[in-house]
Amino acid sequence: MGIIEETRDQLIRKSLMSDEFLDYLQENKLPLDTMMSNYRCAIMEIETKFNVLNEQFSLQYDRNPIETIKSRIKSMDSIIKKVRNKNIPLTLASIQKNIHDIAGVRVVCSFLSDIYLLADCLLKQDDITLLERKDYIQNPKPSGYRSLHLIVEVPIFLQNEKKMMAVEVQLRTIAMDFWASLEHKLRYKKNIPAAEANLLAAELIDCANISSALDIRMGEIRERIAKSYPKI
Ligand code: 0O2
Repeated sequence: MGIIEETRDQLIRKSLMSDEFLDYLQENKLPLDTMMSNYRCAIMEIETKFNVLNEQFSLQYDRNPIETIKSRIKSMDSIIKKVRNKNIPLTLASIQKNIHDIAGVRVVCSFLSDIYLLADCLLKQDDITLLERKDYIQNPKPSGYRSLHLIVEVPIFLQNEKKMMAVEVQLRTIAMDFWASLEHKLRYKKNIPAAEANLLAAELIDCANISSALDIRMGEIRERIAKSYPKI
């Protein structure tokens, strides 16, 4: 993080602690807790859908397309930062309307083709609405990042009402997850001189390309086995 970003971060932290903001939090505590609880419920719904699909594949084809599912709720700090960056009003309604990754579900798949298979299975379900699709596998980010991102809306059924909640689903292979996790850790290392940072960025892109090639080769091996020994 550069000096400007660090100062901005400190300013955000200071204003997060301001009386005005603390009053706002206090006044909105119940609605805020309710909103976060609703997002947690939406995560449960999506996780269950993937667990059901994994179970069915396991029975039908004797294999699990999902390695792991990791979920997270965005921290209040990150939500407020996003409110500021997007320059949207600090209200719960505006947060829900404009920030779609408060609830996040990350599905780590065994093979590349499983990503698209699972995405299709999820999107075919009649209670799921696709809000946005970003295919960073077909179009990797300049950093080298690869994953399929789906912003979906899922209903949660409460005591007296049904609510539609947005969830960001990130689908990726083990190799993509390995790269993204390490790159995320390295990104927060500070005080790296610009020239060195550029070299490291190029290295990371190279690593992303190598792991992508690995995904393709593993997929080819799997197809070859499936063709030759379909009963195994
Ligand atoms: P965290 O901690 O994972 O929540 P938007 O959300 O649409 O306003 P953006 O950047 O268009 O902003 O969203 P996008 O491209 O869908 O990516 C958001 C998330 O993807 C990030 O969440 C990361 O989880 C992941 N991601 C995107 N680019 C990279 C990358 O270069 N490296 C790694 N490791 N992960 C990436 P957050 O909010 O940054 O953080």
